[in-house]
Amino acid sequence: MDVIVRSALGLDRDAHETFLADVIAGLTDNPKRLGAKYFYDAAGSRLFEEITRLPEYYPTRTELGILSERADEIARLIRPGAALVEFGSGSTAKVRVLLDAAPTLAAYVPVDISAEFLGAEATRLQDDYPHLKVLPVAADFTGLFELPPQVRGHPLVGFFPGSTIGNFEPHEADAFLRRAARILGPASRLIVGVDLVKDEQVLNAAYNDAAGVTARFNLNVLIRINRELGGDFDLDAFAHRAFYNPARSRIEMHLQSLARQKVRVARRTIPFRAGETIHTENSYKYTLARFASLAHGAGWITRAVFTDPADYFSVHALTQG
Ligand code: SAH
Ligand code: AVI
Repeated sequence: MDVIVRSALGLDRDAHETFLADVIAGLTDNPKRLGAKYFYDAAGSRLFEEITRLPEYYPTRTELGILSERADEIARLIRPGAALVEFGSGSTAKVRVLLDAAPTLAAYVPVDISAEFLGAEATRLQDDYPHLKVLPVAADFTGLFELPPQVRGHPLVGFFPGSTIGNFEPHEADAFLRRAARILGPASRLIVGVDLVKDEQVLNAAYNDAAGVTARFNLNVLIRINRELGGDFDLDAFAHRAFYNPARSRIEMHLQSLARQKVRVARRTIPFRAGETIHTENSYKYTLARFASLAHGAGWITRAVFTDPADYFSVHALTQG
């Protein structure tokens, strides 16, 4: 399977330089921070797939339930011959529900930063849907990127499941929604999965699973820095911390230094105080009204909103016109 590489991040040297610059900027900032997109090398993508199967991690199975239950209604929003563009496609498990419900789809464009995982998943999907044009694009969706030329002339539908939109700051989510409108063009549609505000215990458990998979996912960014940027992080000297911040309606993930220590990264020395944290991810939780207002502010019209009986998760069908 050929993966089209878009934007600097797909090119090995530029990707390396960008990763290095972002890591140094983040680790020399106060408080220290790293971008959540850096979790996803091939190992990070596999760990995320493990997370989706955890009993505590309700978002994946809840969203899959909504998609399966409402597949026909969602499919009616997809015009015949359309191309479906998925942002952050991961394992492509969810899109299969839409592909089965909308057999007139002509093409599927999975877009993901995790290029190796993307190639393997796209090949698997192509084998299972031989009549569909599967056109994977390795790109960073926090910037503009071009779609493959084969989708020109097709009506376009965006698909952004998983509440990956919650990993953006609200102003970044606004920018993403505007960028998606530009990439998909006028008269396009966008189906977005959004995790909802709920009982704090449920939220905290989802990001502190008993098996420790989320901790391994969080620590994977340090493994990447050690391997790709010549770092010497001692993984036993950092601990996974995740908690709901009600004032900001978000789960925060951090890596906490268990001692006062110095870490070398790309020939620089980064000092840590005992207890100091690196902020590695936010996962914003929305109310239906708050997400609708974000989408409308970015120029989208809500056509339908689907939720599960417990109101844990929501799927929003948006249109441009
Ligand atoms: N859509 C899947 C996977 C969600 S995990 C699901 O709903 O289960 C988030 C996915 O987005 C991962 O596959 C990750 O590699 C990808 N991703 C994260 N940040 C990205 C970025 N900036 N650009 C492109 N893909 C990104
Ligand atoms: C991909 N994203 C929506 C996940 C989330 O829930 O914010 C990433 C994740 N982080 C920890 N567990 C899962």
